[in-house]
Amino acid sequence: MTETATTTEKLNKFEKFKAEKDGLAVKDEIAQFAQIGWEAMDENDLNHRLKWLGVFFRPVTPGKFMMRMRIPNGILNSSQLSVLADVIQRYGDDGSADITTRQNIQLRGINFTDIPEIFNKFNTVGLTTIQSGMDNIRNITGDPVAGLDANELYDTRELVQQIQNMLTHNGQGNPEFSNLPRKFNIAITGGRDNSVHAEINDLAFVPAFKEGFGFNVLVGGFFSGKRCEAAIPLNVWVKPKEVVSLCKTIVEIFRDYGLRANRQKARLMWLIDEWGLEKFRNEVEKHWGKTFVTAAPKDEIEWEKRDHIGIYPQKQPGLNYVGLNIPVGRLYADDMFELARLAEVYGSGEIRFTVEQNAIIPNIPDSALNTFLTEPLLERFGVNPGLLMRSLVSCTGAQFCNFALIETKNQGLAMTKALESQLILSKPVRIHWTGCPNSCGQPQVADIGLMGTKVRKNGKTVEGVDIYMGGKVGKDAQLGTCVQKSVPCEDLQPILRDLLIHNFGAKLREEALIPH
Ligand code: SRM
Ligand code: SF4
Repeated sequence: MTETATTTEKLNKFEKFKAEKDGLAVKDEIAQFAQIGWEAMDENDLNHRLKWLGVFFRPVTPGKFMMRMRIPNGILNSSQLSVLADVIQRYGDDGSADITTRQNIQLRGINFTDIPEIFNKFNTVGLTTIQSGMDNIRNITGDPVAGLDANELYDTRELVQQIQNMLTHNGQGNPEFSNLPRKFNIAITGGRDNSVHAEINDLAFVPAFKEGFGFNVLVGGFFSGKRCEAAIPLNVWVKPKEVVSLCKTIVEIFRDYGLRANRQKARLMWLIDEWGLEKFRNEVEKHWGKTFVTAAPKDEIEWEKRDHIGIYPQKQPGLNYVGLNIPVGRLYADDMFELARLAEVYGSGEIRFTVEQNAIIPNIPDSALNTFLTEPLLERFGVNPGLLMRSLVSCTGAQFCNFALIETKNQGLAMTKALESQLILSKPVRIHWTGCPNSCGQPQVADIGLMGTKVRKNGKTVEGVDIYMGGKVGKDAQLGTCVQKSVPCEDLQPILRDLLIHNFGAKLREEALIPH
């Protein structure tokens, strides 16, 4: 870290505890922690530093920990998925997993004393949780159909893996990048539909032609309780082989010059504001050591965003990928074993995840499709779900997250079922639930975004939402904004019904029994 960051600014309490002991230091202490038990741990180790290992103490369920994986480009093999299933299976009803809005998996119900053994298991199948929380780089997202889609411009898998390897020292932990001012999100898209929400990442690469194929670079996108911004063009175009080194340089600039005084003003965009885009660009160029090529005048994001639910032919003749709708991303051990089995029996053993919290099984031959579609798991994780269910996204919410102002996943599911029973829809409508202004459920990219809040009703404080609309994804992506504040959840159903009728062409089912 440079002098700029440490000596000229007052440190907030997070910076202080990071300066006292680096988060990654707990890697060598985890066996000892497991012996003494979490109750005896230092408060900062328990609540914060464990997150450098992807281990999250959950104040809502003390003693039942969450583990956040890293799944580059959202791709696992069946052995890896079976290990994840095996880990949660032993916790009975407490054991569950969620597909996250960053193509990733979080495991729940983990007993603290089991963690060293769980890490050993992860090692045997090449899985890592390292640096997946707190002031680290989050799971790096890429096209979920990379290498399968006949129309893709670039297969992002290798690049995403290389960036993760560089930043995490091949999953072992990298002290070079373990003390960033704040979290940092990276996405690369090689397809034409912006499948990763490039615009909401601190650093994103979108396909564009200039001196051949390459990427235009976007910087500074983020959501937070205080401020939400779409990423802005850096006016730089890079070749694929330059992506990893540019990533490294930009993360180093963020690490060394990012603002650390106020945690609410520490994401990359605040540094860009402080310096101005021109200075930021010049500094990156200077540190990168090569002259920038200016951005291609247009990028190649030309399509509406696809959700990948259903059956699609791959570029490999005779093979298909099948997108399964996993309602609100929630999985249990048996589901995961079964998904792994289906991937083995019908595909190539690979399973992929999307930022919409769904799963894809690729490489299913034409000849196996009909039998695949009769598998019982597909009755719950369908290829042709309702037009609201297929696009429903929800953050963790109050069940496990102590920031939450409302319960999200169960409420989202119940609301979706109720609305689908009342309405006939002609197209999918993307409804995103998020339990608080941190916006993990990305309400600003949704057709209808619901952000948890507390509302006064009849003299009582009740769960409510602020309603966002206007989020556009894919080509010409733009962030939605708040259109109605403080709607009690108990009054929400008729409001959503009206929005769907008036704004999205839904029609009332004649036979629908509408509660008044
Ligand atoms: Fe998030 C914090 C869950 C994607 C913005 N997020 C949290 C914590 C870790 C808070 C906590 O310790 O309890 C949540 C863990 C709850 C739990 O038990 O699951 C949490 N965030 C999630 C996940 C699991 C939501 C989901 O159900 O999918 C997503 C995990 C992604 C992953 O695999 O790494 C998740 N979080 C996001 C996104 C969406 C994205 O990345 O596209 C955002 C907005 C985009 C962004 O970051 O710019 C997001 N999470 C936040 C923030 C606000 C950041 C800020 O700058 O202020 C916080 C709070 C914080 O960091 O202080 C937060
Ligand atoms: Fe928790 Fe809020 Fe993020 Fe939902 S949006 S997971 S409630 S921090």
